[in-house]
Amino acid sequence: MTEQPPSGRRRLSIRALRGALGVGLASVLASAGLVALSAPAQAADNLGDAAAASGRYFGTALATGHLGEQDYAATADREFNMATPENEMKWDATESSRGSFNFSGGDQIVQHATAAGMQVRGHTLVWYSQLPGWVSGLGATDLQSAMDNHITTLMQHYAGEIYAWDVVNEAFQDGGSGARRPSPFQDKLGDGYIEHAFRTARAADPGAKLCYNDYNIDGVNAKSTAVYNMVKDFKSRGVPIDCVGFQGHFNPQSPVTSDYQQNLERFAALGVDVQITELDIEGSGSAQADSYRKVVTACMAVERCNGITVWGVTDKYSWRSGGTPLLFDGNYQKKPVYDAVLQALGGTPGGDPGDPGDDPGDPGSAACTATYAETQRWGDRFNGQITVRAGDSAISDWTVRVTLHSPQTVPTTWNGQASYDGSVLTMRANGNGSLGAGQSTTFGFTVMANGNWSAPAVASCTAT
Ligand code: G2I
Repeated sequence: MTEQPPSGRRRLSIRALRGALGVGLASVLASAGLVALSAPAQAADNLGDAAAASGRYFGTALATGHLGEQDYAATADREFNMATPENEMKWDATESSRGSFNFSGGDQIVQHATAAGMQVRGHTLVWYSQLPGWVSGLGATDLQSAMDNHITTLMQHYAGEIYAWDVVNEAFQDGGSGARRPSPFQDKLGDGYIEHAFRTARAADPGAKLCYNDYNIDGVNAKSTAVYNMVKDFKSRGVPIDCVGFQGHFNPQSPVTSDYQQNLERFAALGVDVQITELDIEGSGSAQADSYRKVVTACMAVERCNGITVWGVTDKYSWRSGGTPLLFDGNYQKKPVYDAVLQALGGTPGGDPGDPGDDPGDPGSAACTATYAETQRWGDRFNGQITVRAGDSAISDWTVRVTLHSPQTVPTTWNGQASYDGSVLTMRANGNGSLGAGQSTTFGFTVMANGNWSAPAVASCTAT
């Protein structure tokens, strides 16, 4: 039984893919040695397809003000399969006066995204910022009913169209206290307002995933631990919560920390999905590429990390434009960081925009698949074997990237040249790179489980 990734853009929606395969099911079977996880037969040449090959999404924030710009829309439509309205579903945009709702901006984003085959994350229902003055002026009883009405009206308007909602955004304070952030909701309704918001949200649209979303919770720290404790409490008491959004706004003063993956893992272990919701990393060149690669590689290594959204399409419209934090420059050209992200997702960089990459004369078109199987297990370790198979054309060389699961280590490999970058093992052909069309070879490695028996996942197979 082999997992079949979508072979073409938009052929299978993420929801359909997840339904058909069940990302969780595939991994459970894989860890029992019953299923082979494969890299795509034709490695993807855009971010959305590359992410879809492992059952994930890759999204962007979209703003209605730019949709009329052809390059903006074309880049978004080509690269992403999830969209978050940057401002259009916030309280000040949707209910600037009490009980009078305006869905025009949000509807425009949903229509554009849906037409382009993207799903939509709803952002955001309850947030202290971009909150109209009339809300802050209410007394507790009125505020509670206004909050309930706001959640219910938005979620019912968009029922069936939203993959996940950021139900509550940024409710915890920065700094070491782990305290709640003062806000009209916190100050007048007390700690219970978050639980109340989630319960109201579940009743309004039982089909949407419900997320808590925040920044500076990316690594293990007092703020993320406070959120962790809230989610743990919610799960133990049956308060409906499905996901935690890690915004991911980084710069050299606030870099991606070495415990990033570990932090995602501890949340996932509570039984929630983890999503990177507003990723942007200030910088340029290889330093920026390295930071993005760390984030994407960590998400790929965590089974319940089911998607990444970058906070905008192009540097020129970023909320932190001085920091050039995104994947496309002001002329919609791919920056070096783009290739790093695509590769970390398992795609193949190098294609021209719009080039499907399957021109037989195209040197980047050689394809291979890599299939994992566990061959032996004993004591504290197991052996994994990867079968590398050429696609429809002969190949002269291959490289396979395999993601391990912390704290696994690899003491031995055979039939390939190994190198390591964090939790990623890269194996290059070593005298066994030349394969005729459809021919295969194998390489292997021993994994010290260190308590984690999850099957390593093939992240990519690239060939020349
Ligand atoms: O601040 C970055 C993000 C942090 N997490 C929550 C996100 O919702 C937030 O997004 C930003 C938007 O990217 C900005 O575009 O939220 C800002 C407001 O808090 C947005 O900025 C606002 C400006 O402050 C307004 O002056 C402007 O009218 O954007 C509005 C629409 O362009």
